[in-house]
Amino acid sequence: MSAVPQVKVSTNKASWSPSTLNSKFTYESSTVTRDLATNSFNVTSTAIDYEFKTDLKVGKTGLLLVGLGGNNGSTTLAAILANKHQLSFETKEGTVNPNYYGSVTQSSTVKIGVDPEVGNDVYAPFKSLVPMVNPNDLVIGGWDINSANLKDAMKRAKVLDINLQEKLAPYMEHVKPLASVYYPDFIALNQEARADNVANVDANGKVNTNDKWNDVERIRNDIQQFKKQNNLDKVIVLWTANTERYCDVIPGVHDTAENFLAAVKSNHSEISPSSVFATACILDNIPYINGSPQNTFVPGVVELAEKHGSFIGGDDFKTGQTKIKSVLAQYLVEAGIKPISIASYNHLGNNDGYNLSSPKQFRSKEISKQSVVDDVVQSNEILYNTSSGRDKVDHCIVIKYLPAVGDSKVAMDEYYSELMLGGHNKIAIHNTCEDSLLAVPLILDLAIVCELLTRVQYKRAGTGEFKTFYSVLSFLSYWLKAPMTKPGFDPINGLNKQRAAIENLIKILVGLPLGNDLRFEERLV
Ligand code: NAI
Ligand code: DG6
Repeated sequence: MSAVPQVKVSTNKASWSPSTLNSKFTYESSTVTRDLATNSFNVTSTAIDYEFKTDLKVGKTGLLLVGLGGNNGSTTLAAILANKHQLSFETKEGTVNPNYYGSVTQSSTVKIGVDPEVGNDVYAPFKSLVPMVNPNDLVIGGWDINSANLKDAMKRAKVLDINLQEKLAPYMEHVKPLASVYYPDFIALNQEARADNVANVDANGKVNTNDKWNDVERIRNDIQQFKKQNNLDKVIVLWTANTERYCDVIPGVHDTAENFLAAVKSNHSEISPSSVFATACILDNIPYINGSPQNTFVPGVVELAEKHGSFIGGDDFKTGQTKIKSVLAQYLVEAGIKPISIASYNHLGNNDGYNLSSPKQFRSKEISKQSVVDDVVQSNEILYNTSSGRDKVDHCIVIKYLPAVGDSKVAMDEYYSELMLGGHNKIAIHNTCEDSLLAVPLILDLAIVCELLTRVQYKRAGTGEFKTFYSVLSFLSYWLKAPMTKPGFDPINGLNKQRAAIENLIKILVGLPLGNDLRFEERLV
């Protein structure tokens, strides 16, 4: 028997061939206009028929990490090797077998229906519905401005138990990151000592920020070489390098694809390394995901991706404190309770925290962490309106570097809310977030779901050609603190809504009905 059950759906909505899964779906929604004169909403229901086509061949997939030698990068490789080679290890609590806890694709389940006898819910592994890359099969590589091999990087990260590190060492010591693009001005000055593996140096070894187009070409070449050497069908690139400062978005430089490319070619000082990586990937149709908060995807980069039909996704992994916030804020506001302030404190002692102790890099993170309650606030004008005197949540973000706690980031939050008739509710949370052990499963999910999205095409029923999704993959929002959207669209931050979107997409691909939790089996007589 296979370890992962196979889900076979008998439906007229989907049909399987050895290579393709075809399905039909009617997207039912409604459009709403508001008449302020009569204070009424006018709602019109809509229904559009779509056809979906999913390529069932997963193919051999590579994942290139920018920041491979960091805590997330080294732990990603370690996690895959530990699982692939089934490296069990000893801790003071006993033997630990490798797993992928924290990964939605690997360790969560989806309700696929009810049992025919009673009508109770039946769940299947998330990964059993459509073929997805097995993380154990991902070929990992990447770049780092630091030259440490991955065994030393893992040791420096102080994330994994020593017994596991010892078992992993022989697999990791020969892995060395590729030299990377380093523009010192974009990350904290305190990172300078780490930069001993820089590709953009002159004949004297001095960092050269005056040949940015060459940097783009070098990255393109690195990706092609990696693909060739490992005989890969496809590659995904993901930024998990240091948080950069925001670049100043300048009209004529960052506003259009054409201006942006010209600015790269003329070495404009406000072109960041992360945008250089994005450009290289977009030009070759390589999906590129940004796991950090900086504004890599300036309008010109988004337009470039649109022009090339290339996939991008970001920004900033949503791992611990912010993930809880995106559940709790949604819960409070949907319960009709009015959060009026949220105070969020962090202290952490890893290199990420060291970099974020610099004000400009902290600012990037602050913006990203702050945006996460915007959509719930906007969703409820009974609670948030100008006449009540409060149309927003006072929201403060503090991050402090405290070396002693290492990668075990401490997050403390206070949610202060108004209850009925002048009452108040205070929730205080103390949360130890083992940062990289929370982030790595997200990195894997982002790569796995992104790969799946590259294989899905759709069209309106009865019309011409199938096409791929829009370039900005906001289906990845679940894993991201400040989800990018198509220009003009508001992001969805609520975690449950984000999860519903990706789960429902997978359900329609296989012809399952969307989740509705009506439970008529029980509730109707
Ligand atoms: P880290 O500091 O341990 O690793 C970052 C690595 O990037 C370092 O090895 C550094 O040498 C390298 N680097 C810096 N600039 C580079 C460049 N231009 N090219 C290639 N490599 C470069 O940090 P960690 O903990 O691995 O986090 C990585 C990123 O992920 C940070 O930006 C962090 O803010 C972000 N992040 C982390 C989360 C977590 O829970 N661990 C959650 C959300 C975001
Ligand atoms: C301090 O906040 C460091 C950050 O890099 C976080 O560890 C990371 O952004 C995760 O944040 P959160 O809010 O999802 O726990």
